[in-house]
Amino acid sequence: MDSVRSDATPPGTPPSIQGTPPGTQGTPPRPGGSASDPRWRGGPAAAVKILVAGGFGAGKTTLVGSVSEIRPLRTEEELSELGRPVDDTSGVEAKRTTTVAMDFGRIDLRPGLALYLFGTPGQDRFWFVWDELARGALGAVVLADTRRLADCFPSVDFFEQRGIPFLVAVNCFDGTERFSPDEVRDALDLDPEIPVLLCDARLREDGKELLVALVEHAAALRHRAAARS
Ligand SMILES: Nc1nc2c(ncn2[C@@H]2O[C@H](COP(=O)(O)OP(=O)(O)OP(=O)(O)O)[C@@H](O)[C@H]2O)c(=O)[nH]1
Ligand SMILES: [Mg+2]
Repeated sequence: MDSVRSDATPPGTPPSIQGTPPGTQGTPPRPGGSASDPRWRGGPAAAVKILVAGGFGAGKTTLVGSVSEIRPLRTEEELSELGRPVDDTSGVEAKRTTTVAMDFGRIDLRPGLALYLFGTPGQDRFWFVWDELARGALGAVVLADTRRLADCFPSVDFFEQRGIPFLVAVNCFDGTERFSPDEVRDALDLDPEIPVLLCDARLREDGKELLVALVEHAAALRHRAAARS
């Protein structure tokens, strides 16, 4: 796949990714230059927390690993025989490990804007981690696998209920039937404003485009809410 595609343009004019998105934690200006200054030796001017969620085996760990510019932190454990009755591996039979706490990665989307990526565990028995991981998040990428689309319902519900901006990214596994973003939107009963994109979680450029789309979507929602108040 060449690139990530979206069928949803967020309503309004989304603030450019070149601007500092609202909701970011800025650090105060420092003497001697700014984050775009090559002499800058400080940390990033803004740090944003992003969640990568979705059902079991949707490709969360793969996505965090493919876009991260640091060596990603992983908490993978072997899928055990004991877990077989509860670990539904249909569609991802080759899967040997699962995330038991979280994935962590980082990418500078542009000078001065760092994204900290937190991949959630996919299995129901690790739900207790989600609230902690979601605290302070700007938004979330919900990965979906069309062979097991219903698996991403709990993630969609989770972010809807908490008012956390999210988009749905269909991870197009090799050899699977292709569906259009509109078909996926209908199947998930999503609001028209929620971006639905197609991606290959193994491709760094796809992952970056997802993150840009998410930051812009979150900024557009905040912009609209501010205009209303
Ligand atoms: N063909 C293909 N395989 C993929 C893709 N993304 C992930 N995989 C493979 O699918 C399996 C699942 O990927 P993971 O990234 O571990 O999935 P996960 O969502 O983190 O899984 P859990 O943490 O167990 O919920 C792995 O074997 C990956 O190599 C993809 O886009 N295409
Ligand atoms: Mg994982």
